[in-house]
Amino acid sequence: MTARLMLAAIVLAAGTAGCGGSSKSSFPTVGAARTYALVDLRPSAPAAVGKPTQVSFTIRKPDGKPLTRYRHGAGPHNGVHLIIVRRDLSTIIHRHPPISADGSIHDTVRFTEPGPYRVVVDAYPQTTGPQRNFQLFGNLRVAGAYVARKLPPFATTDVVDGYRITLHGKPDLHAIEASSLAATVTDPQGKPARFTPWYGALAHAIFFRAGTLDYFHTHVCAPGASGCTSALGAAKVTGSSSTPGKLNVGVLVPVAGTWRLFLQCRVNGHILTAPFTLLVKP
Ligand SMILES: [Cu+2]
Repeated sequence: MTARLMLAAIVLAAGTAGCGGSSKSSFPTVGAARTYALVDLRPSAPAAVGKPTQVSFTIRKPDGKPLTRYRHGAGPHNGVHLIIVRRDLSTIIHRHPPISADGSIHDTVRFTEPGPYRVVVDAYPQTTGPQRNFQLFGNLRVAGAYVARKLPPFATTDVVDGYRITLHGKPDLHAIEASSLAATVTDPQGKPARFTPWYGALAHAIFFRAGTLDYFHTHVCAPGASGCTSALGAAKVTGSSSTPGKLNVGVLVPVAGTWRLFLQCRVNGHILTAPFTLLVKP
């Protein structure tokens, strides 16, 4: 059994207790068993760059009916998280869209680049079992010529809209091993940025593996916040921030390889998305 298959087995046996992710293959390959499914994903035709695009879908339960009851409450682990990432990991859209009474989910997004996109729906159904969330996957296309951009090498600093996001220290990351990265964020004047909660967390760390698009997601919350921990099998990680401008970002990914971390936070009403390339060893 490869490490990856073993991990898939652990995840399936134990359920992902937190906001965790898994490889794109682990949920849909459960075989003949009846499972949750992503249905009616729209648009089915290529979307246009720069125009508002309505993305919609429904989650079908194992009994064939739409999933309508989702987890609510404080923290980031509830409802539906919609993540749309370009296949080359150059750009990402992350939303927590509202859920209609009939279970259908609609959101309006604006694509800035043509090409193929992977859709990750990270769902938190209101269930009582050990499994808190699961992921479903789909694909969307944005019209136009696609030229895959090569991932840049690891760099410690990203400047986004005048804000400077810096990772400190030299990351020593390993698969299925929780670790944390210290990050600082300063505003265009060079002062520590003040984070305000966005989608239930002070920051979101979304990880995608280059090529295979394996996925994981962790959060940064105020000290003592509940419902902020992400789990992958037995490994758990929680990020925290108690000082303006400082984040402790939890890192936990299922497989070694080159990963793209999209670090997102809200500062002064402004949503920042800072991508970093990370090397994860076995
Ligand atoms: Cu999140």
